[in-house]
Amino acid sequence: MDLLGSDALEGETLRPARVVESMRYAALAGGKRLRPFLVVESARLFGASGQGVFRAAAAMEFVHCYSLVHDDLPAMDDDELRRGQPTTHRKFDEATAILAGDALLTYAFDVLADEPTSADPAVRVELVKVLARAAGLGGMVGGQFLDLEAEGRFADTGRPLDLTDTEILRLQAMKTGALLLASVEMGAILGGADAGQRAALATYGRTLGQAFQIADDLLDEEADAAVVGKATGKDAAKGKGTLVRLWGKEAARARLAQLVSEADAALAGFGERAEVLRAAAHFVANRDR
Ligand code: GRG
Repeated sequence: MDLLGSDALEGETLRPARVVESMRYAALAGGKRLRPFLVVESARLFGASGQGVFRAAAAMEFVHCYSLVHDDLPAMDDDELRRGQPTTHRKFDEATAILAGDALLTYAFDVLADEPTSADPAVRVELVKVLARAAGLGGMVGGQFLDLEAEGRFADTGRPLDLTDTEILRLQAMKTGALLLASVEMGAILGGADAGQRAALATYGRTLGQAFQIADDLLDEEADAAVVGKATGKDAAKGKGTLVRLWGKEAARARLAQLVSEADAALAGFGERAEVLRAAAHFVANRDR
């Protein structure tokens, strides 16, 4: 199965080669693959594996990659590098990058809705629903907007906002937490989890999402500290809206350790089978990139 291969993307209808190339560039450039890993490992808790699980995992990563392509655009974060390579709009051009992101997003739902993902249409609909809600206005898109607003990027608010920790937690749960939570939920759906198992995995997913974001903010702080005279303009506004800035590094590290224990505890009912997911929580909290 090669969902970004020529059989899949260069079929009987015209697929403009430049967009296909930019989609591949955006999606195959590396990255930790944390979200697809969570789909696969959550499904594996219930003995589910194979084509359907890998298709769902790929769909999740396509949505994540689209979000990175769009986040890097001049209208958003205006970044030059992503995963150590020129961002998609730098490598190609802005219009192509926007369309590559759009095509990855829509392709994700095409892949999920197609029969090889599951013989059961109800499962396919549920996967589509979970991913759409996590990626959309009440999830990643809404969180991205709140983040830009907090940075003072819009003419009518015009200045960086001082968010409370509750507001930061909500923003982060939407912007980055929603896809991480959806990843474990999709694994649970594919595995046919019962309501209790789904709730336990959701607790793990939410906790992991918070840990991921605090670890990311700590990494950003360390990177900023390494650059003398940084934290001006865009970067200063971004740094303001983090729990690390609000609580301080020590308190943030303590909360991170607590979140890892909570993620461990949420998996208690799965016993040994959840060992890899437990290790993932430790990885997320202690990662260096
Ligand atoms: C454009 C709708 C829209 C949303 C963008 C996810 C996102 C929302 C922006 C990314 C900005 C950012 C750096 C957020 C912090 C956490 C994060 C999502 C980092 C990137 O995810 P990783 O670390 O990336 O899993 P890799 O490259 O490993 O896949």
